[in-house]
Amino acid sequence: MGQHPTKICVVGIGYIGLPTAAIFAQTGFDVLGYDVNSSVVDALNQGQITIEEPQLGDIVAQVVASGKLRASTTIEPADAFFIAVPTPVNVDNSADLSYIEQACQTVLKVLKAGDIVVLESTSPPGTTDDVVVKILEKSGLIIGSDIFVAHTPERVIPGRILEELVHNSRIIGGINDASSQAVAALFATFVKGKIIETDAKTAEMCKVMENTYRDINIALANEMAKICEQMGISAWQVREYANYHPRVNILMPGPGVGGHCIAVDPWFLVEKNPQLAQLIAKGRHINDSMPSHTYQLINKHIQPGSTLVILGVTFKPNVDDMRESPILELIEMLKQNGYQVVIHDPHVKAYCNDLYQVAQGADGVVLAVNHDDFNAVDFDKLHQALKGHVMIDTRNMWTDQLSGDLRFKHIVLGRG
Ligand code: SAJ
Repeated sequence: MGQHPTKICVVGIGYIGLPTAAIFAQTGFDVLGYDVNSSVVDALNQGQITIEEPQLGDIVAQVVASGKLRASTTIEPADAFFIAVPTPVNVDNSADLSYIEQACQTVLKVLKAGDIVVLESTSPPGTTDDVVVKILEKSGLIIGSDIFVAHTPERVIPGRILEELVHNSRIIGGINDASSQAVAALFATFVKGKIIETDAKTAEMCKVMENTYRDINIALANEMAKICEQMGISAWQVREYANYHPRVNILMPGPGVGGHCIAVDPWFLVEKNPQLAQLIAKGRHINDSMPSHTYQLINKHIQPGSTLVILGVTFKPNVDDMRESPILELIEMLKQNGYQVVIHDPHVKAYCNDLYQVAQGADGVVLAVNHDDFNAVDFDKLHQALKGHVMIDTRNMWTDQLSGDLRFKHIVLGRG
């Protein structure tokens, strides 16, 4: 390995790349954020961020002001490259690796002996060896001794990204030991969690399995909700009481699983192992059925043609991220079936309106996302604004507040 790395380039300054860039800059590295999107680059160079994430705005403003972080649409030589681009799935659920390929081609232009290349994007097991290394080999440099390559899956959760970047354990999957060691040393500059060195394919599989594990457990909660509805009992009570068992932790049912990770990554295993990945595929299908299940629940209680207020459109609570949000699919279904839909979401600029004005004259409310803000709804004001008073609560958020309140018809997903 060459000198200690001092300059870092993060390829893709989105939800993961930007916090990663910011934290390396805060640690003292000179960091360039490369992105093909010039509006993201321009915003960053002004010290502004284009996503909502606690603490991130302050740190970015600081490191941009101190000159430690800047952004460009032109790649530059660096000592270490971190690739943090999306890995979506195509309509047939096969992995779309084109962003990773493009990013590697970009890095290839400035690659020199001694450099480190880290793939952060969640990828089907085998991608580091079969895609990243293959492209970097075109440099003529010897991968593993001239160039160090590893996959270090990102496991931070939106809403707590900065805290988790530092405190989570970190798996470093090198294509050889020298690569793992070089990359581990970089992360050791700020990671306080355990740093584990392994091979690239194992690291890739760990990440995909973590999200698959969560997906399947949410699917179990969703299946339980459907069964409890049928049986006339509350899945929420079952969940609460069963979770008193020291070795049980049933997750929350809901209107679907969204985001760019949990709803996507399990397909990487299904695509490569269609015969073996039976439970994984089933879990995906169960979670994908939830927008339609929620639609049917709504349809049972409110006629098409009615106006509904949808509370929350993001893929999960307390973030502004709408990627793969199951609520968008639900809204589409409602519209197609003749419902009028108005949306309120305090986290999304376009829908950050006055709830009580938006609700004026509507026939019902669908609580779609469990944003904390919705705990503070003023039911007297809402009652006044609404014409009809059906409240479809997909997250069991209002059970305490609305219990015994005869002004509303409170319907809960998962409660028969
Ligand atoms: N959800 C439920 N019920 C639950 C928990 C979640 O329906 O009990 C839904 C959410 O509403 C959301 C989806 O699941 O639509 C995913 O949300 P999440 O909060 O579980 O996870 P993400 O997608 O924000 O982040 C996950 C995390 N992975 C795991 O918890 C195993 C995170 O650590 C990863 O870094 C991230 O994926 C990623 O980037 O892969």
